[in-house]
Amino acid sequence: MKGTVVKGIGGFYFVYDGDTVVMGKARGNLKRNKELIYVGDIVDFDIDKNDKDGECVIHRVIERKNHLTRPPVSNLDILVVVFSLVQPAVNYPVVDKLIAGCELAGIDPVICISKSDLASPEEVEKALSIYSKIYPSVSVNGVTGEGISALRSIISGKKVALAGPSGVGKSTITNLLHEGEPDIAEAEEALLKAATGRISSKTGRGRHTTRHVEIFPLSDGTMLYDTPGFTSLDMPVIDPIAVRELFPEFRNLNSSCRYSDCMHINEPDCAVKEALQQGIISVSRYDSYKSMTEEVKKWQK
Ligand SMILES: Nc1nc2c(ncn2[C@@H]2O[C@H](COP(=O)(O)OP(=O)(O)OP(=O)(O)O)[C@@H](O)[C@H]2O)c(=O)[nH]1
Ligand SMILES: [Mg+2]
Ligand SMILES: [Zn+2]
Repeated sequence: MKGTVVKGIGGFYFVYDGDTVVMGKARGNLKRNKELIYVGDIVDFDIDKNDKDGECVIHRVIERKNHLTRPPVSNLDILVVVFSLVQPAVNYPVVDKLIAGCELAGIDPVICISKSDLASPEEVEKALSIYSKIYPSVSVNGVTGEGISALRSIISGKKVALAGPSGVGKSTITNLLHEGEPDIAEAEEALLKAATGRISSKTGRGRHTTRHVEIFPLSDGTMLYDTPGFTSLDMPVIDPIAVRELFPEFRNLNSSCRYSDCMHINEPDCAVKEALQQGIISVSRYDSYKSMTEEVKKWQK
């Protein structure tokens, strides 16, 4: 049988087949090869109600469409990059690194500015304007639910993860999107408790820091992944020149620079720097670009 891994906890995996959720472990061959199972993986599994390690055994991970290591998820269509302007304050280099990671993995980024109640409308507009010409961009207020329906229509039917710094409101947004939907969480709790006597940390979801990636299937077919927050991100090991390709707003300018291998930093007749001066490329995006090229250069030494 085939299903999606919707959660992993202490060596147990929860597998959802579109109808019910079962819990079990990876077969020995997967463990021996130290093959990781990501939340989002589509797996082959068998039911064995008598197995001491839960009621299913995972045999094989079906080839992934894509995966990220931070957060550790696979098979995404969209990654919603969630960040607030205050509480916590926005860190644009981290936001842009997360976006670059999506570009590299072939996942469509969507920008979501959270906690819009804590900033002025002007500040929110200004932050949105950095991204809205490049990516679908929305702002949401987790207290009133404003902006949730706009986000819902962008992600409907897709495999979508919410990712971003700790405390920006990812789980709050997850709860708003999941409101009124059938909940597989209770079934998961019961399975975990039966097997281990434990209950997971999910009781009171949204009020605690998220510790595990978890998928919430919605009735319109959306697979919504809530992920733990982070404070920093490392760049993947790539060639410095390849960083240019991770910025869509540079792509059609790359060929207009005097040098085809222009890094858009010190070279003369650089179309990207011209666009920066004209305000077509935003200063914060360009600064992120420069710091990312510096970071990947360090690893070349
Ligand atoms: N004022 C305000 N507070 C919010 C909003 N959204 C969430 N919060 C609060 O911010 C805190 C963190 O929210 P969470 O949803 O747990 O944040 P998270 O991104 O899931 O955090 P991690 O799981 O640690 O990564 C909670 O106390 C929420 O009640 C919002 O739109 N406005
Ligand atoms: Mg959370
Ligand atoms: Zn250039």
